[in-house]
Amino acid sequence: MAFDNLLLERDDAVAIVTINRPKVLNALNARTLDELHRVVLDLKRDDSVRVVILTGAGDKAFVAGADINELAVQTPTSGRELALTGQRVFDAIENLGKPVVAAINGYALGGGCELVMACTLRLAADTAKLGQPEITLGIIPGYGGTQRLSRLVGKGKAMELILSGAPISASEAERIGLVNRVVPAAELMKEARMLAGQLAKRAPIAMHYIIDAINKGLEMPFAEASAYEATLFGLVAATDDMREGTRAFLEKRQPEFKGK
Ligand code: DAK
Repeated sequence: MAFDNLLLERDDAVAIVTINRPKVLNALNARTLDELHRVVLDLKRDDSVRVVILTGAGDKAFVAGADINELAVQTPTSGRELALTGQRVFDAIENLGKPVVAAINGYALGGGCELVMACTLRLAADTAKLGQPEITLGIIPGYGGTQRLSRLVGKGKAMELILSGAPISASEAERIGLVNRVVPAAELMKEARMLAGQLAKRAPIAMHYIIDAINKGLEMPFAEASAYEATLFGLVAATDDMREGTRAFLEKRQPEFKGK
């Protein structure tokens, strides 16, 4: 697959997608969103890919938001189309059914912060800065930021971050639960690959259902979500991987999951 604004690399079962517009701090224009959508659908279908890492090119930015050049000339019609495209991409990432690890190598602002929140797990370089500066442009977050941020860090912190527009440091983001872990910038990709490598050994169907149970369950009343969890447990109990996992424990060896 050829892309103008993405790089795609494979390391065994791990796919590494790099947003590659470093001259504009990897800002998201419509083409980049289209390419992200294409790559995500492709990685979803590819059973040999078990984990995805998403990062930005260069050492300054993950993604410094929507491309403000494009944003400045949106009409109501094109804005609606862009919103629908963005929502499709972010939902596809959130519901890929495989873990997507954001390796946040610098600024993750606006749409960039929204993009990392759509990922399954977030590792941040100690130099990263995260925030929702839309208010400073006279707009509001439009790729799910108001919703995903309040679910991740709680209503009070989400209100503060989105209303102030001020970015926060990686360590503050870790403290409030916006990122899972902060690592030295020079170690970021090594740590991300290590985490992805560990996840790639886990049972793929169980990982898929865990992501699904948490994402969908959070939108349901508790009793309904528990029933959904029970159904997914029933399905996972029918897999070869469950038999392999339990047998390996009893035989005191490492399991080898096949995703079946
Ligand atoms: N878009 C376009 N170009 C950008 C950019 C962006 N978001 N961010 C940076 N650049 C460009 C700069 O213009 C500069 O270009 P040249 O001057 O070299 O040509 C180059 O990248 C390097 O940036 P700086 O010179 O500014 O670098 P600094 O280190 O001085 O500052 C910075 C780094 C990240 C603090 C600064 O670049 C900055 O504040 N960037 C903008 C951050 C921002 O406000 N991002 C947008 C947030 S709003 C939508 C849904 C969602 C959204 C939009 C629509 N719909 C539903 C339709 C999302 C909106 C947002 O993301």
